[in-house]
Amino acid sequence: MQKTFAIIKPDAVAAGNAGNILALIEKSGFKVLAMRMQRLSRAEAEGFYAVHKERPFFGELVEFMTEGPVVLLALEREDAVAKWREVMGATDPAKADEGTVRKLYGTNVGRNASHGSDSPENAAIELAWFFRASELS
Ligand code: FUP
Repeated sequence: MQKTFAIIKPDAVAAGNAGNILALIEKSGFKVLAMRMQRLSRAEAEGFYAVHKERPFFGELVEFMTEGPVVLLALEREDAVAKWREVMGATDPAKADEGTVRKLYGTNVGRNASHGSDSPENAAIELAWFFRASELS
């Protein structure tokens, strides 16, 4: 069993798609270990995306991620990191496969409905950024 970290981003929550995305997550065989809806502070969003600090889109990314509430999720299943990235689809919704979260609910490469960790190591770091260890078992 492996854990991954997911975010249902502000665009998808505002559009009323959080429930649809959660249903897709459950249908895809993930166990929801922990879930919380909250509006991220600027400091939380900047810290979370610190690896992208030097990228030209960083400011816009932080603005977007703090514009409204998100749903934070700790997910578990076999091969969870790769499987969630498969269910999300490509970063750019225009390039994402049919039936994926980003194809169904994303707008563009910035407003793309969901986040997923890109490795088990980063999943552990991201889960620890938002959840207590006691919430993840
Ligand atoms: P992903 O792992 O698929 O979320 O993609 P990246 O780590 O490359 O990007 C993280 C986030 O940065 C994306 F979800 C949205 C944002 N981004 C942009 O806004 N513009 C870009 O050109 C690339 C990424």
